[in-house]
Amino acid sequence: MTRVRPYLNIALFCTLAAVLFSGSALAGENYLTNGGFDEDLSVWVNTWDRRGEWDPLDAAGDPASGSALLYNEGESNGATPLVLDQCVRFGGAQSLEWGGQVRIPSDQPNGTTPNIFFLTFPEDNCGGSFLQLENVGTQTVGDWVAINNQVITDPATASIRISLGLSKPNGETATASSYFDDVYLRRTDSTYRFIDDRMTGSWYNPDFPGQGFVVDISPSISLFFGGWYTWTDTPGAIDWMTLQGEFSGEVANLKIYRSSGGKFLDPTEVTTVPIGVAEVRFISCTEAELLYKFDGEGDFTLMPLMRLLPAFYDCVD
Ligand SMILES: [Ca+2]
Repeated sequence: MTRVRPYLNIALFCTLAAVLFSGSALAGENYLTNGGFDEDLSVWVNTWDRRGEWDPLDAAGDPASGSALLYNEGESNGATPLVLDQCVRFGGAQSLEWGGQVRIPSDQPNGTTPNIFFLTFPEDNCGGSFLQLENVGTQTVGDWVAINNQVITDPATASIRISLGLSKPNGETATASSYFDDVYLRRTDSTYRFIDDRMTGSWYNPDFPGQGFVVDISPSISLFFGGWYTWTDTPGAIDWMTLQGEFSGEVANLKIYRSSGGKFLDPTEVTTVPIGVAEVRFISCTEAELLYKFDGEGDFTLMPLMRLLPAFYDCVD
């Protein structure tokens, strides 16, 4: 264990909270590139070299942008021949939404259905067998229609592929087409509660300003570490405790340790002993709950926690 000099002005937990704490944040970032097809189909991959072209018709009527006009040619077997793909790296269990704007021209075969597919992969290049496959589509003809869906990704996810294509009824031989625009993939932060390194930061109980936790989360080894900056029952006496353990999904199961015996800038051995157990559950990206129990005590105590400093930039409660 590293000796931590008590340089942290504990009053920070109080002062900064009043000045900086804020629940507002920016909306979710689109993880896709060129989802609006402003000039061309660049970045999107046409793996099977199927018919698809950039078109100046924009979903919002913007003369400076356009869309992707994709086709389903030949006799259909009822499946969706995917035309454009985009793979993005994305790790772990997250609540995501994806979608876009689609428009079926009025003269298409009945049953023409533009689809946006969502697939997760355990490798970072969208290779190998997919973990999850979801899609969203519509058969509304003539107007731009917003389609979207949500999913919680498998914890083993390392990359996500968004694929665009359209289906038509089994046996249909006439060519079908559809426009796609404003395609997106982003976090659904309103339901965000999974533990990952973005929960790293300073957390405190608003009922007891002047003390709190600095949390460090390492997803690669599923390690949750927290320094508990608090006091003993003797006024003014600092107590050095840490929380350490593994986490999975939205819960971290931890042991509480107390360290003692050290001396400032001195190699004197620090003694660290387990003194209890704890569980941390994140309710949102700015709220959490700590359940803790010290050895010899009968019941767990529930402590509500709030993030002290502003959350990651796309956190929205
Ligand atoms: Ca556009």
